[in-house]
Amino acid sequence: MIRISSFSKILFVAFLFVVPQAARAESQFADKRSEGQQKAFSQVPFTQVSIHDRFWSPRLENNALHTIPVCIDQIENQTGRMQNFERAGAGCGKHSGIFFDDSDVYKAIEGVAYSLMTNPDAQLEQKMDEWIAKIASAQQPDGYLNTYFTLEKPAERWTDMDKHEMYCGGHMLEAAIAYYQATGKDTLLNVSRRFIDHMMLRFGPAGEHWVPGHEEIELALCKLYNLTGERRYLDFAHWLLEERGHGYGKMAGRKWNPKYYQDIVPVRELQHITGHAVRAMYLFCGMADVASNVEGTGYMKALNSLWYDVTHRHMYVTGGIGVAYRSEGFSVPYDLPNKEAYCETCASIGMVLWNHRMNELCGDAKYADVLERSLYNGVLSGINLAGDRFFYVNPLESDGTHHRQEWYGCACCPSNVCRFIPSIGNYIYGTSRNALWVNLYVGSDVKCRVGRQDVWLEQETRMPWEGSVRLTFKSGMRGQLRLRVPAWSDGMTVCVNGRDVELEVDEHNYVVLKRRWRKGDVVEMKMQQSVFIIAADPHVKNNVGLRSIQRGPLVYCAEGIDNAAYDSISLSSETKFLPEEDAMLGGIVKLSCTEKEKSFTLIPYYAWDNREATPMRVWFPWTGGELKPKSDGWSTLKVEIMKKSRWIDVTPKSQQPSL
Ligand code: FUB
Ligand code: ZN
Repeated sequence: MIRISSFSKILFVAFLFVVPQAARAESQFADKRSEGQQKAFSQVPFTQVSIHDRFWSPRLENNALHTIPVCIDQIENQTGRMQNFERAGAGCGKHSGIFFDDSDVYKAIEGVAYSLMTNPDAQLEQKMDEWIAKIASAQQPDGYLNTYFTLEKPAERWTDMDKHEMYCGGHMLEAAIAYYQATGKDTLLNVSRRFIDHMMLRFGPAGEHWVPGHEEIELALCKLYNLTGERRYLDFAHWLLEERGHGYGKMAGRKWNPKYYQDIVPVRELQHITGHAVRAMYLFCGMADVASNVEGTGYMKALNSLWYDVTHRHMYVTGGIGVAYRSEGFSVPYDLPNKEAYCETCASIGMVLWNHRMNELCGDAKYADVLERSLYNGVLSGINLAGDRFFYVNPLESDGTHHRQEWYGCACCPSNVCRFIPSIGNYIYGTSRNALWVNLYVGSDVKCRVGRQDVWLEQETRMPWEGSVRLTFKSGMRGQLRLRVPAWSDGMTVCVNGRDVELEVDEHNYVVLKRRWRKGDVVEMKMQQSVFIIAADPHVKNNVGLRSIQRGPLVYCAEGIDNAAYDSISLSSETKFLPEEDAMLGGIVKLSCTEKEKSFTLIPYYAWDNREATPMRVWFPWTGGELKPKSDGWSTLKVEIMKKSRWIDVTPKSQQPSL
């Protein structure tokens, strides 16, 4: 039970509700029939969510103003990505760049599609239409579409499972669906479906074997199934997943490494994470999607074991994963060095995508907690505040020589950020038969259907700086309002229409408010944002004797530029933390800290390397002392060994899945 009290601060953010353009695009397809694991809720798609948020709106704007233009410039002018399509369409010329560069074009189109919902732009839409025409012209008569093979090795198509033909096809499909949903235009969708038909003619139970070396197509096929209701797409995704673990993997001229490609055992038998991090995340997304539509896959058991393994043994406090530079992947459990951390931005995006699906399936806030951790730390650090510089690698410590770049030879991260940031609307709300779920606290309006009712809810918040949220019903609703209780919330108060109400929190950490909601009803909640001192699992040898700091969903770091005595920063039970609003770095709550006579400043990790180049660290020497929780408002010092953030392995043995 939770204590209800009146709300101390009521926030107001002006907004303009944008009527989703894409609702019109969805009706021509049949209804799908789901037979798999019942979802706790289904996401409300970005087309039905209008964002107006002090933290996120500037990021969406920067994505439109800077990130998308950077991607367009790189794709059209600085690299030959668009020219590859032109040449493949003309049937002559050489391919330039890496063999999977087509995927960056598709990810940029997907990003534009999401962005058009909040930042309509006729010129940009026209440019995308032109790109799509060029892509369509590169499609071969048999439906095949990959500029590298068409221009360089037409006779060697489908001979090397590492060569990303299905990966690129998957990204094309995701872009096509997003663009169709955002604009109602189906040219790219039809091109993608022809390419999928081409694949399905060649591969499948009655055709050749194929193990996609880089997963992606599986989740994209499930999106296509969800859009069209055509079961064959789902079946193909399922078949591709089932191809793994039987020794079918092969490459041209090199030895296939099943560990790296998550191809050691059939996927339902996976228990421990291995190999390339981004591939693993996309694989798990595909497994979750298929499990939610097909009965008896056995995937949920595997996904639960994998989730436990990843989050308790292989995840950084920033929600980043994949420590190893060489493999871009996982190491042995608890091998989590800070300076040498790889933590590819795409892998953190993958964590968001996977944990979102797990939450949809299980309705358990622990998945949204990890999603939020990766989102606000691992993903956001991948882009600078202006939106025009990117990190590929996100270490937790730097000597001042690691900096964001405008682009990379392998540009998977910039293009992934370009599509991910504006898709944030997908992760906020969910609906089930009789409930509206609020999973992330982001200022927004949602218009959706709960059961047979049209529901409109407005959310106002100052997250991630303050844990206060105000929800206003703009329409009536009969049913539950389910509000996620974040793991970092150190006490929560809620009131409805200014009055205390008896509340329940379910076993998965959602507050359940049941009543007949009327237009104008207001729910106000306040989540206490304490400063947590975090100790790592003692197995993490790199963090022995160190502590890190978190407030709300944000992990904090120290940068040399703010701290003359950077090298001597340490923490103890005597350290005082004062959260203070500061206009620097786009507006943040910094932590002004005092430790004996020393003082130092911590900033959110995502904001580092946005000023002059200086060193940075997330973990600090701990000089000890008895740790006594205090409760004095903003300067609360609460000691946690990550048990609230569920990062360290403190789960009682009885609750751990057997591995
Ligand atoms: O191989 C395609 C992408 O490039 C991967 O997801 C990233 O890790 C990078 O290797
Ligand atoms: Zn990447």
